[in-house]
Amino acid sequence: MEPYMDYHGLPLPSIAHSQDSLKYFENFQVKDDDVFAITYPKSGTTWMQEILPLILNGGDLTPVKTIPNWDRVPWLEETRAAQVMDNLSSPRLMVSHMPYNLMPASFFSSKAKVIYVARNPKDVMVSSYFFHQMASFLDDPGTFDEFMDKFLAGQVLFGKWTEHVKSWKEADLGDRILHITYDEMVQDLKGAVKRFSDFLGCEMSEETLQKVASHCSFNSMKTNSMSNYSMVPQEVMDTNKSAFLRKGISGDWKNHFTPEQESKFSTAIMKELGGSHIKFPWDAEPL
Ligand code: PPS
Repeated sequence: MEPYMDYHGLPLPSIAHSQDSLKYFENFQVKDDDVFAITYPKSGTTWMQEILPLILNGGDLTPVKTIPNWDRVPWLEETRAAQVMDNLSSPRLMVSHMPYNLMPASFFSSKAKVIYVARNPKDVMVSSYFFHQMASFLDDPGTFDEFMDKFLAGQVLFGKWTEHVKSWKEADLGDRILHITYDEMVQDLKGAVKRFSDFLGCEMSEETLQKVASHCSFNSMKTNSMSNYSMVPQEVMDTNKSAFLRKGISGDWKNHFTPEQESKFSTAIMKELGGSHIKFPWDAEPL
């Protein structure tokens, strides 16, 4: 099997996508009370699959401790979606890596809410580099330099980071969308959970907020077998090479980028975001 399939010019991993799953995605009937967490890969998807069910059920840990993340909050474009969607009770929680323009037609006429999580692209690239080393269903990333070139050219899962964030930052969704960054979530997880719960209209006591934030910390999630991918066979994800929940920090790029790589990367990203008004917290970081 080829590791990737092409969908409107975006490389998608063949292990989890098929022509049928993409048809299912396109024809999916979005309901007004559906909730989507949208991410470019390696930007906090698994984290949102943990946080959102806890917010909607008042902090009950049962689902996050008994249902694997991919069935608990499925990716709408993946093959599992058709199998598990009927088990979801409303409001249904879903994740997707799709850019705005490729969302199913029914999404645009619905009132479904979206939380878009963006992450510093330098950290996304580092996370993705290690993921490619451990995931046997992806191609070998090559050297860090080679992988950076592929990342900047968009020859990676779901294409260019800049196109993805631009599509969702410029989306005309009014108060249906909440933008947050992975980096803000690292800095103040309880504050982020509060923002999500307010956005979704779920009241949470201080005690429940604390409980959810504590359960969704990196160290706690790392030990949750329903979320840390330890159920996936070693030959598919080799944790001797890298853990799926690897470091969980903001700014790990500083441990991997040379000054030359940093300059090349920043210049390329800024050039592509240049004409837009899009600003991120990490833009202010000293180089
Ligand atoms: S994927 O493959 O697209 O679904 O990956 P995704 O879940 O989006 O991103 C994986 C990175 O998210 C980190 N992660 C967390 N960070 C902090 N706190 C918590 N609780 C948490 N859960 C997941 C995970 O460790 C990956 O980042 P890196 O930098 O590789 O550690």
